[in-house]
Amino acid sequence: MDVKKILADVKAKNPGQDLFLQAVTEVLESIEDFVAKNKKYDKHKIVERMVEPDRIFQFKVEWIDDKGNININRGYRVQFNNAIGPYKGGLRFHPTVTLDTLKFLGFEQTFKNSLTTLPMGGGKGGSDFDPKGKSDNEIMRFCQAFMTELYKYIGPDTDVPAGDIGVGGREIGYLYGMYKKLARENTGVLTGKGAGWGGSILRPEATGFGGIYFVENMLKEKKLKIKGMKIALSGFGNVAWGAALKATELGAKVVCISGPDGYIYDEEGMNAKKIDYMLELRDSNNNVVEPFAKKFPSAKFFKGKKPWEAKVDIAMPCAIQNELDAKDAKALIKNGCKLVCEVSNMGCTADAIHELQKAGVAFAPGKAANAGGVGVSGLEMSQNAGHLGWSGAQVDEKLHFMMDSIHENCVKYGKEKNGYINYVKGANIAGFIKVADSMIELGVC
Ligand code: 2IT
Repeated sequence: MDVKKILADVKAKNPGQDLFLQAVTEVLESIEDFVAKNKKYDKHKIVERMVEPDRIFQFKVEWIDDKGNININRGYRVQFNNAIGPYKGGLRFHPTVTLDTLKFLGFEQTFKNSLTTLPMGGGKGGSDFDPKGKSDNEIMRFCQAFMTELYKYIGPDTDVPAGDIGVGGREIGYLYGMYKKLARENTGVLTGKGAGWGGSILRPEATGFGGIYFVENMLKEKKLKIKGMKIALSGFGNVAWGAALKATELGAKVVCISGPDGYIYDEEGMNAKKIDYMLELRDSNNNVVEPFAKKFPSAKFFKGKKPWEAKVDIAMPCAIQNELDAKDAKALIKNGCKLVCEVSNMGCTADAIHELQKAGVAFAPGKAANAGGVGVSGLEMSQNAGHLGWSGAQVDEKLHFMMDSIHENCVKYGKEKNGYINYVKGANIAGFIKVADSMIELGVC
């Protein structure tokens, strides 16, 4: 495989799509040696075929706001790769969403879903719709308008969307309500549904819980325990909430959360009341974290700053791509941070990852550490297909199994001669093998 040539082709074919190129570069550099040793992949042009999405849908979404104005947004669904199962991946509603964003996410999702141990292909979708400041009715009307187009392309065995940034339980409800009406069927076409209408217990918590189970595995490698560790999370949405909940339950001290307006440092750490308040903040649709400091006197607000300047043992980006850069990585290293675990998708820049690896700090990529979210989505699909529901304990046990298995695979393919575990390499190779071998077995089609 000629990595330079493939990357040059990807760049030429996808002008201006820097996020997609960043995601592809990371994977190709990780798998280069492995592919060189296993000639079958070149023979079947697997890598060249994998960097090209199967198909992309782009559509117009028109909706009317509370003042009676007509609004026009753009909607997308990227069906990236279905070699190992139906396309599967979330929907992101955020003003920064472009085709570039969704291609990078769809590409990452293909590897992540492969790691979960379940048969799910990779896809992603969304819109540049900005939920900030919108009323509940406006969100409902937008979701309904979005689904009138999306429903043509999805199905329980074809493509199964879920939530991502800006799409939580409320939005999945409105989307599913409209899907059900249009398709005249009540199937598991979306995951992240409410527990009363086909959703899996523990899906809301799954991404954050899985991230913490992954951290526990990383610490075990270092003969350390999570109890008593100081943790900085970024974001205050669904992912950070789940991570805060599990970390606190296990005796860690979550001292930071953040928003686009700045970060919170709370020396006392989180408790049930504070974690519940994160949900309230998110439901307010205001997308600011400052009110947290007004409500809890032990919490300090640092306007316009990122939580990576705080002195912590563990840093977990839980918000958005490229939210932790080389400067942040250097600050964490200087402050003695032991471990960085991405829970957002591609939360760290390539330079930041390089700095952490150079300094010997354990670093896990999102496609490994946040796979518990889509993993439990896969369990929701199984429950829907079987018309049954599992208990929280059953789902949690399966989630644990998936996170342990992902960690094991990262060690298997990522352990370097000096003992350092290159989780990026391990996750990319392990994710690649299953998809690549399936593509070979399925033929050129
Ligand atoms: O990035 C992700 O893995 C998600 N947003 C969850 C996708 C899913 O299908 O549950």
